[in-house]
Amino acid sequence: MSLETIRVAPGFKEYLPREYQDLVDDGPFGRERKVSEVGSFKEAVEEHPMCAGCAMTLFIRTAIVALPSLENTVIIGTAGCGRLVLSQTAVPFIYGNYGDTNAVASGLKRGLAIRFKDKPKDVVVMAGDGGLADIGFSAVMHSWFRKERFTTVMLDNEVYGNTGGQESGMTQRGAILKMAPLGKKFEKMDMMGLAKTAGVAYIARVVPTNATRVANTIRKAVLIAREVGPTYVQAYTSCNIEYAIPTPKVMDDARMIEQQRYGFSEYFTDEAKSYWEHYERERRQVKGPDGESED
Ligand SMILES: Cc1ncc(C[n+]2csc(CCOP(=O)(O)OP(=O)(O)O)c2C)c(N)n1
Ligand code: SF4
Repeated sequence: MSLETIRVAPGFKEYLPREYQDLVDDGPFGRERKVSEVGSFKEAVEEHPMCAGCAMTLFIRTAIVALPSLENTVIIGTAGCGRLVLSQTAVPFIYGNYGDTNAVASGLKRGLAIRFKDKPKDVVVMAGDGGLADIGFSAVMHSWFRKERFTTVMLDNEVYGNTGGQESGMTQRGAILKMAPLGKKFEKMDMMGLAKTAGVAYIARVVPTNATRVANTIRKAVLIAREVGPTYVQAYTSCNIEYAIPTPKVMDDARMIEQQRYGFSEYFTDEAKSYWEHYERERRQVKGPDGESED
C-alpha cells in the first residue's frame, strides 16, 4: 500500500466521511506506532475469525502495529490459523502455497529491491510451525543460507492447529494431541540453533506476555533484515483449542511456559550487533535517551 492511495486532494477533506478523515489524520500509516495505541485506530487489524482467546491473534496484532513501515511492508503467509488474521490486516498479504513462503519471499524481496531502488520495502514471512519447520523447512533453510534479506516469524503453537491437532516438528516430546494420541516420540526441533548454523543475522524467541517486548523484537528483526541479512523470530503462540487451555487461562499458560522453557532470548551476529548499536545511537540522538524503546 502506498500512502498516495489515502492522501486527500486539497479542498476535499471536509467532504469525506469522518472515518476517512481519521484514517488520514490518525491512522497507522506514515508514522511509528506504539503498542499502547492498539485500539485507538482500527485500520491495522480490524477483525478476524480466530478462536476466542487465541494467543496467536494477540501476537499478530502487536507484531503488525510494530512494523517499522506498514505502508512499505508485504507479509507472506500460508495455510494455517495465522492467515485468518493476516489476510484481514491493512498490510498487503500474499498467500503462499503451504511450504513455499520463504521461496516466495525471496523472489519478492529481490524484485522489490530492483523496482524500488531508493525506498526500503520490507518482506515478512509469518506462518505456523508446521508451515515453516516441517513442510516449508527446506525453503526456510535455503533462504537463510542464501542470506535473503527478510524476516521469518514462526507462530509456534507447537501443533497443526488449523487441521485439528497433528504433531509438528516443534511439538514437545511426549505431548499428546488429538491426532498424536500416543504422545510425540521425538524432541522439539531446535530451529533457533539451525538458524544460527545457517548464519541468520538476528534470532529471537519471545512469548506475547509483554507487548512492548514483542514490538521491539519485531521492529529489530525487520530493520536488521533490511540492512544486514535474514532474521528469525520464534513466538510461542499457544493453541488453546488443541491444548485444551481454558480461554481465561491463556495468558497464565503463556507466562508459565515462558518461565519454564520459552524465556526471551536473542542472538546477533557481529555485523547485526554493530548495525543495531549504530542504529540505536543515532535514534537516541534524535529522540533522547528512551529513543530505542517504548519502556
Ligand atoms: C501443501 C499442503 N499440504 C497440506 C495442507 C493442509 N494444511 C492446511 S493448514 C495445515 C496445518 C497448519 O499447521 P501450522 O502450519 O502449524 O499452522 P497453525 O494452523 O497451527 O497455526 C495443513 C497441514 C495444505 N493446505 N497444503
Ligand atoms: S485452532 Fe488454535 S491456533 Fe487456531 S485459532 Fe483456534 S486457538 Fe488459535
